[in-house]
Amino acid sequence: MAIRTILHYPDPRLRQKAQPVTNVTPEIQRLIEDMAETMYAAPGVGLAATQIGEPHRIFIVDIAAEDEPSNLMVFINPEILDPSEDLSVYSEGCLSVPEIYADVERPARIRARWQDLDGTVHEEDMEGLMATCLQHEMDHLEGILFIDHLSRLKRQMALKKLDKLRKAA
Ligand code: GNR
Ligand code: NI
Repeated sequence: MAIRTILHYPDPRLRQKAQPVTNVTPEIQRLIEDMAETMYAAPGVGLAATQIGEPHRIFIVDIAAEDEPSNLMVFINPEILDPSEDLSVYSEGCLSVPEIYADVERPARIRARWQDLDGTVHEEDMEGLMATCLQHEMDHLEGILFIDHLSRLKRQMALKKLDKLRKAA
């Protein structure tokens, strides 16, 4: 396993649309192992393959609290179905836009369908942080970042702060 470099905004590879996985080859299995190691090292609660420059429709999520055993979930060829009309707001961050946090409004509940490493298809209703995370990761597979959901003013403020943080580094 290896820790891979996480791409940062404005890397154009973050804007690539990810392609469906047709076959969970040993190469894809290794990619997922690298993604897990990279996510836990960061640390983050989710990571999309796009964020390490691998445009495959794969993301991983682990929202277990620090005092809970880890619970890695692997989502291959994920789909989001039946987003709820009601929205919820969450202060989001992204490993590809480091140190920037901003409120994002998204459907509060979704139904997710995905394949796991064995090719088994799962379908589950999600809410709370899990629903937010899944939508955030799904966006990465479409080349969308959470800052794209902000008003122009809030996005400009976030990007200015990012610029400042980089100049200070
Ligand atoms: O670590 C992460 N935390 C987070 C917090 C609120 C909403 C979404 C996230 S995902 C993020 C990791 C990441 O960038 N995944 O793409
Ligand atoms: Ni992200």
